[in-house]
Amino acid sequence: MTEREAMKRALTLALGGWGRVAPNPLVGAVLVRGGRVIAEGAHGEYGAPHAEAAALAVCTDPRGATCVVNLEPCAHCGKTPPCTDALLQAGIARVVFAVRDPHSSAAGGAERLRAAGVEVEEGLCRNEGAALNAPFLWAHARPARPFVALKLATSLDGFLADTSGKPQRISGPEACDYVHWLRAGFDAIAVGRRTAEIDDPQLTVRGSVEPRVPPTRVIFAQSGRVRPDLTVIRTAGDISTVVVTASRAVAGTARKLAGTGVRVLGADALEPAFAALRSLGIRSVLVEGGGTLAAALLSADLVDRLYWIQAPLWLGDGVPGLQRSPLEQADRWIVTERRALGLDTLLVADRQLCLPGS
Ligand code: AOF
Ligand code: ZN
Repeated sequence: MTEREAMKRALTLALGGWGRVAPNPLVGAVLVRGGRVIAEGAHGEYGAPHAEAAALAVCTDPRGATCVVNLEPCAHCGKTPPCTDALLQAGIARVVFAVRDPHSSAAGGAERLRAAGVEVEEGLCRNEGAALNAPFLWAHARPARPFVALKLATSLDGFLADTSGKPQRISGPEACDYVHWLRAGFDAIAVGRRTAEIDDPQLTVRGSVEPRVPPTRVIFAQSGRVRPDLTVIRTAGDISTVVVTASRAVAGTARKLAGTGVRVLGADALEPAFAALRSLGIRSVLVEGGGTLAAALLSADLVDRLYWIQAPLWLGDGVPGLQRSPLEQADRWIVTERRALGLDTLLVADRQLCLPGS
């Protein structure tokens, strides 16, 4: 196995912590000697051993091996001892990592390893590593607002729904499973008021991964006119739920929703709305529509990642999901993943990559 292949494996292992390790990063580690994998591990639970420690724990003889890991080994004593020390004690000869750790107290592992005579290489699969941990990296680079991802399921011609105004499911069951998996990895799931009323969604995670902390549900409702009989409002006593309205509508909305458990935030534009969510500790938001909110976010350049599910059907007319733009002004996104979800197609694209130290 080449070091690149080992890094791909580390990235896959890291995903095992999806929904379980945040606000920590997703990290996987592979120990290689003579081109063969001798152990592997991942950071699987918040507060549990880090990936390097997990791999070392199942390795009988790590001396002289290479550790391939998608994040710079930590140099701090947090909830667990520093991985840097563990790698040195184990006699690891070479460390290859993808992305530098932006966490001020954990960083510095590379220098410490080098100073102790370990060969260190940085940047293998850097872009993949940055995309994997985008919410973590953004939280350190840009703490003013959460990482914002927009999920859109559209027809081949880019419509979210037809013109009937009825609740509609455009994508298939595999896409639905994927979205539940996706939700588990975000601190909040958001929709616009019209979508909340038309679809009456639960916005909960009902898939293969049970999130360590269930995501907060957010409804963007400028006017504050949110019907109290909606499922999200009725269940707000059990699952954290926030309604974001214009400042002038806060008092009236809070009065109308009193006793439901809903928190009402006031913000007069999307940017301060996200800043207010960040001050509640929300570091990543998955926006699930509808068209009005999606278009507003895209034109305000507030979408950091797009999860686009394209269903193989043609509508010709309907609810548009994407903003209009002349070609020369249209942004080109960085495609980080494309694959089939049953009969549908998934495309994941980032506006830009957050690369610490570059
Ligand atoms: C690594 N390997 O697998 C992870 C690292 O609170 P703690 O002790 O779990 O430390 C969390 C910080 O450690 C986190 O913010 C990040 O900087 C680093 N995570 N480092 O070497 C790992 N998960
Ligand atoms: Zn560590």
